[in-house]
Amino acid sequence: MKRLTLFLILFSIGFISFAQRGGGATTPSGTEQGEQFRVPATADQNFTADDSEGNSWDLYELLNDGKYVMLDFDYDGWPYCPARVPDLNTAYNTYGCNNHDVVILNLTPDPSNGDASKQYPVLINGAGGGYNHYCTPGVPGSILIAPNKDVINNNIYPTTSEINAAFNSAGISEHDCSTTPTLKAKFSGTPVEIHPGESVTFTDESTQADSPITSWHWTFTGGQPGTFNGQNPPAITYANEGSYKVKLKVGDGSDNDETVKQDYILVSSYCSASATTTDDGYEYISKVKLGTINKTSQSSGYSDFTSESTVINYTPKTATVTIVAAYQSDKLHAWIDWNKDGDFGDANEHVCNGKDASSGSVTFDVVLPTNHAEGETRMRIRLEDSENNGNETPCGENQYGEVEDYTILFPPSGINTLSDNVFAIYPNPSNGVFNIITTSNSNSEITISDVSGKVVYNNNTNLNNVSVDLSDVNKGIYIVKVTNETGVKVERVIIK
Ligand SMILES: [Ca+2]
Ligand SMILES: [Ca+2]
Repeated sequence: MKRLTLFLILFSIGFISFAQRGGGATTPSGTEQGEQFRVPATADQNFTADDSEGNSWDLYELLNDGKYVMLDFDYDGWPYCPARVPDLNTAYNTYGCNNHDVVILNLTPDPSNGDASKQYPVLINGAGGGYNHYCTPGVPGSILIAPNKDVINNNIYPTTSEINAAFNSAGISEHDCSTTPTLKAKFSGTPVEIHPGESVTFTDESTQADSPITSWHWTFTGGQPGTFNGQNPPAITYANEGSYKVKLKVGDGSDNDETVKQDYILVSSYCSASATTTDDGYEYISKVKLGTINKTSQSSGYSDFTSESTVINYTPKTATVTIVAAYQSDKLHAWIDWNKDGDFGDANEHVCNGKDASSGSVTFDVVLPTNHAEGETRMRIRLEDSENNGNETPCGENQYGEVEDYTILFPPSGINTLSDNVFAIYPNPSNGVFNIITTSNSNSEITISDVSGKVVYNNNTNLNNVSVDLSDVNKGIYIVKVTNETGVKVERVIIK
């Protein structure tokens, strides 16, 4: 169903293009004045994709290397796309065959593209989401992205004259394909996603011009050591969570070149997770309510909402997650890293296990388990379409849906002592028969509920020692609440 919808959208895009462009027979420059483009103003989303020859391309890596990137979009079967191939080949050859200022990439939604007439790289399979995210309303069409990620032209109809005009106004120089690039600072790091305290190994990949490179100056923001002079730096250790830039400046005695990779090293306690489709037309998490968390949001694949937090204690709190454009096979998951070891794989941590989300709303209860850590921890919520490249784990990608992270605060020690009133439970754990001892002389109400909030015992008493028999209830954690004129206190009781 979704594929059909996508096809219809793409077909419609092509048809609109045809209509707007007078059949594609003339250069359409200026005919779309006032048209609502959905191309983002900046390259706000990376993509990594293979071309039809098996080479890998990474948008941000190209931009971080100081390249302009022209993304050209076409749709096989639409006759005005092949007609533009000669002009794009001319541009590819005129501007240095992707070895100089600008890299020309063709993006297609088709899984295979056997058009051998294209000399420039053809990124297949929708270019890892790049096609849908950056595509112009009219196809064929191209956009030009500057190294600072600004989309400086969102509508180039790919004729030689329009491409030249766009490249000239950006200051992109013509280059002979036969000349090799001059001195160029380049490097890579591995791995680029680590946990706090781990290290990254960096490799110099700079290319020299007519004379050998004689100087290398590295800057590792957030790393230890923070700088290094020389070709081969030691392993760089990152202590704290965050995303960090890396800079390399090289020189050959007469010229220098510098490359900065922004947000290149990602240091996180938790595995990365996201959905690949970020279009608001498909299902996404629009609202999460839990305690003091009340967060509305759009679709974004992954959102770090860890600045949003709530206290979870032994009294169950109900989370409500709202989903826009819910699909019949949508499932909701939530995890809380109760023991704060940086993963979501321990007992009780999968707090919502694939609940049906097709109605657009899911609720689940959260209650503090035994043996929790202190301080604060992470909650991860994932919406997945279980029948279309779903993912029921807390790590990695799913296609349709979204992942959002929040912060859970553990109650400060003593939060249960809301008054001087104290009571004790023994034995605890028990087989269901236990005693509640209070030190109060006044009347007390004793309420016992399960973690879902269902009351299983209620008693008003002025006794200091109450014997309770819950041997016929299910095994598990129950919440004992004692209320009297001096206040309220809550404790857990475990029935084995
Ligand atoms: Ca969202
Ligand atoms: Ca854990």
